[in-house]
Amino acid sequence: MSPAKRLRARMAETSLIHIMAAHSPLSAILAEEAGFDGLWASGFELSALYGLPDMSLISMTQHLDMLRAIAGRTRLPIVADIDTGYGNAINVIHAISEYERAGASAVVIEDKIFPKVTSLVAGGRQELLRIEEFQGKIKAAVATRQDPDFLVIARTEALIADLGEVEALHRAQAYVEAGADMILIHSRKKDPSEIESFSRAWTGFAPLVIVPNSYPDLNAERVKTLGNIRMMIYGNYGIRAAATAMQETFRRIIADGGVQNVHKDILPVEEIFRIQKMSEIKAAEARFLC
Ligand code: SPV
Ligand code: MG
Repeated sequence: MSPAKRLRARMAETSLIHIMAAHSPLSAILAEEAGFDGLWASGFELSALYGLPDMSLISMTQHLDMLRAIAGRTRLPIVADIDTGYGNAINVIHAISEYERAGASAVVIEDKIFPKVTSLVAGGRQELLRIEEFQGKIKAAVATRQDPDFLVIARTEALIADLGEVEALHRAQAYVEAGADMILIHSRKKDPSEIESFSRAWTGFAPLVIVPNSYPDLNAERVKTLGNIRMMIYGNYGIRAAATAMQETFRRIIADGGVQNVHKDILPVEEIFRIQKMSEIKAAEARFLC
């Protein structure tokens, strides 16, 4: 069964799937061990990993390289964040074939103009594409996929661009008509009111995807009562968790003048060996090194 088929099957089975952001194979392995249903190859996380803002600065090749490295180390299906699709519908054709070949099970394409500006930043310059042009991108993605189970998820940034719910609903409907399998609706409000209102108003055929980065109170229990959200993407929690741990540990080492205190509060190196599958290497050494 292809990972894309497994992703669809899991969605049918549980009604709401949990997708964790990954910015590296290590973060992907930890997400798999924790029990997530899939991985989000997040543009924000990879940009932050490079110490850059999420503004179309990371190239498709950089993102694909990381996605391949992640796909090589986990069995979880990967939902690829391809931002605006790297250009127009022709760029989308190229991107879809590359991402599918790299091991993605789904893509999310957003209706912003390239180069995009990260969604949650205060005062961000948020410009949206004409609806017809974005429909062309969706059609191109659908026409290019080889695996019919590969999901094409259309993301509307209408609420992020302060265009209101009517425009968001109109765009979402137009994207479903163009062939999108699901709609990702995003908001930068600090409470879930916009998302809950959109979800209640949405009568379209395609299920919804949300990324509760800005409105963490919208947990799985609340989401289930809405009834039409099938995927939750934990969009920047991997890199924030990693940065929290590194910031605290690094500061303590400087303050303490050594590693004598932090030593006991971080994973022992044996745990890293386990994640690296050192035991398999040792077994291979015993078998093959003469
Ligand atoms: C990402 O993780 O790259 C996202 C989610 O697209 S957000 O940064 O909230 O826009
Ligand atoms: Mg993104």
